[in-house]
Amino acid sequence: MDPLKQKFQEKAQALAIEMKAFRKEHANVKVDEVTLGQVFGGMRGVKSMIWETSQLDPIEGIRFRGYSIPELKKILPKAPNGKEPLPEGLFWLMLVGEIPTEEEVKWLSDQWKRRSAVPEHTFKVLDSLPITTHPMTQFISAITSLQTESVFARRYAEGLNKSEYWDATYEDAMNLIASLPRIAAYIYRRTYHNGDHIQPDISLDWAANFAHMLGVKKPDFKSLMRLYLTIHADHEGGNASAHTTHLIGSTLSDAYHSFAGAMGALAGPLHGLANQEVIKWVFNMLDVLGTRQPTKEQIAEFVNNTLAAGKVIPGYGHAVLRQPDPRFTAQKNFAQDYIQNSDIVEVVWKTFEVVPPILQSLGKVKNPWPNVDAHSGALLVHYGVTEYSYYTVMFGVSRALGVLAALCWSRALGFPLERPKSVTFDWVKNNVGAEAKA
Ligand code: CMX
Repeated sequence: MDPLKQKFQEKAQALAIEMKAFRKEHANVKVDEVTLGQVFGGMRGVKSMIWETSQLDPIEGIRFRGYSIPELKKILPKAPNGKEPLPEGLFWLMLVGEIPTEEEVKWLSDQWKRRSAVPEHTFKVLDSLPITTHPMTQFISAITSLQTESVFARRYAEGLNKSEYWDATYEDAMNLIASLPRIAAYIYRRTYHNGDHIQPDISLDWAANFAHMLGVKKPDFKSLMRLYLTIHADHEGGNASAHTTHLIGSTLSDAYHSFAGAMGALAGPLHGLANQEVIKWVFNMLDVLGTRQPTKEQIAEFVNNTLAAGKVIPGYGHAVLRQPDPRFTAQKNFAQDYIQNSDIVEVVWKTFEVVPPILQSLGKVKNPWPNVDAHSGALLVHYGVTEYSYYTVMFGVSRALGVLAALCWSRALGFPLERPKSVTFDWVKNNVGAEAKA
């Protein structure tokens, strides 16, 4: 058994025993009360899922296994002479709860290289799609086509013992993560660079190889990809892409189906697609204003016009966060460290000063601050990746790390089929209304 799998098995067995006993003892203890506002309001804040890999605090933001992004930037292993954490290290941390050594991260990098072969039929599926197909649709199609490789599906069909679900899920998670950069880069090159594909460079780490296959030559772009693929990886379990993975996985659908579904959720403009919407909105603003260097007053007018047209300001607001997103701050710090004189970065920073007071003045927006998507596009545009319809695919490559690590845990801990209760409005009127009158 490989060393990561071995470590995971030890941790998972111990936690499964502890959790089972705890559940038995406390099964009837109330965790929370659910209001009608939450039932109608997208279940905000309802505590209803166990998710081990990360936890989100409304003020402090995300912590991966207890570590904040600034802490991870310091302690996760880095590439030689690099300043940004390697996503391999974050995956290791999320999966087994320990900061890996340099050697462990190197081992994981090598594993993902070995597992990264993409079957020919996946490229054929991609090539069969019209070139105008949205990159997220291409990504989802490619992931679905890869399901032919599922170890879980094959072993389940052969009669897999439930005590081994986690083992087959681990194999699928590792293989799927390993193949994503190649698939994602293939989509980029076929869609925007006439199918002029770039072969993988096996001397590079997972994120740097992705940067290489995209065809962006500037060395700092590799650093950006390491940071980008680390900070987008996980945001606890309730966000739409994570929850979708969890829900689909709970039917014992394999990692490929679960992750393809998650990418459908990520492709919505209120979730991951917001990263393309931000830059589309910024480009549109610059076009309308006829300048690359708008004043704050001009930006404010454009923001007000967007709101008056019944649209949201993309990249702002969050269902949980109530402060600027530390993932936004991490990207702002990256820009400050690596980038001088970028008009597009300046526009994003000025927008950050303009938007929050306007959203606050509406009196209904619970979080007027920027989220992760407000900054990512400006960095990509700076390095020449201007095709914003592609951005959510990059988010998706990263999101695989968190949701697939969590899927391994779900199978190891034996979590059941997810099946909450729905009610009709008549039921609400007869029950909740009656209770209020009484
Ligand atoms: N611009 C304008 N209005 C906004 C807003 C924004 N950025 N954020 C929230 N609002 C509005 C909501 O649309 C809602 O209006 P109605 O009552 O008229 O329907 C009201 O303020 C209250 O919403 P909320 O409770 O503050 O926010 P929600 O938890 O319902 O929604 C989110 C959260 C992210 C969907 C919302 O803030 C939004 O639409 N933001 C813009 C899209 C975006 O950036 N999404 C990316 C989120 C991060 C990610 O998942 O990647």
